[in-house]
Amino acid sequence: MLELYYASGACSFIPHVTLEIIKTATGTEYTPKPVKLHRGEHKTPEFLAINPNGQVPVLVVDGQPLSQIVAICDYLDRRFPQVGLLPTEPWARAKVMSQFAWMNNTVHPTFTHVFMPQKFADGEAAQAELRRFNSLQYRACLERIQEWIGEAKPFWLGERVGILDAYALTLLRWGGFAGIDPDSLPAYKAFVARVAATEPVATIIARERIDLNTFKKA
Ligand SMILES: N[C@@H](CCC(=O)N[C@@H](CS)C(=O)NCC(=O)O)C(=O)O
Repeated sequence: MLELYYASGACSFIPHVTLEIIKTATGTEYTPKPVKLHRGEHKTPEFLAINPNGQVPVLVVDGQPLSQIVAICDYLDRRFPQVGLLPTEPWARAKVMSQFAWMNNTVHPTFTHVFMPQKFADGEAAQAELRRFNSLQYRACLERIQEWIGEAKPFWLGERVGILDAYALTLLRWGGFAGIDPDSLPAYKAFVARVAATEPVATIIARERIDLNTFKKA
């Protein structure tokens, strides 16, 4: 049995889309379990028993919890090799994992400094500076992703939408919260529109009830 604890619009979107791709390809059902971060549901004793980090996503496999997006997606790829989520040839796989790891360990925490600066410093002035500085860093990260997208044919790994497409979508969407207008990254924006139009991604966007464009003009 597969269950996914997710929060609307959060990084759990990536394994959420991955599970939907697996469902479409193999018929394997999963149970989406919504967690309301704004209500602090991730800090309850029940949730902390599943993930002591107090974060989504958590994949629960036959009652056993697994956290961390990279580990979850790697597990799902190995469990459902017929879906072809990640390359099997060692060098091709390592190159994709390198991009995946960078999104997860660099781009994603850079955004966290913008969105939740209170996790990294006390005091309004320090937090405002964290927001300002990391918004600039975040934009540079998105520009690098836009360069990589130049090689998409038409998706990250070719014909079918997959894990890194879902991550790229999420990161551009978060850009709006960092004051980054998606119109200023036109190739990236067009790519995300293509990704969002695919069936598994559209299904999860609808379930999570999220808007792709979070940018508000001043
Ligand atoms: N490295 C973790 C990051 C998880 C993470 O940052 N989750 C965020 C949502 S995008 C969260 O649950 N934040 C709530 C909190 O930290 O209080 C992963 O790959 O799963």
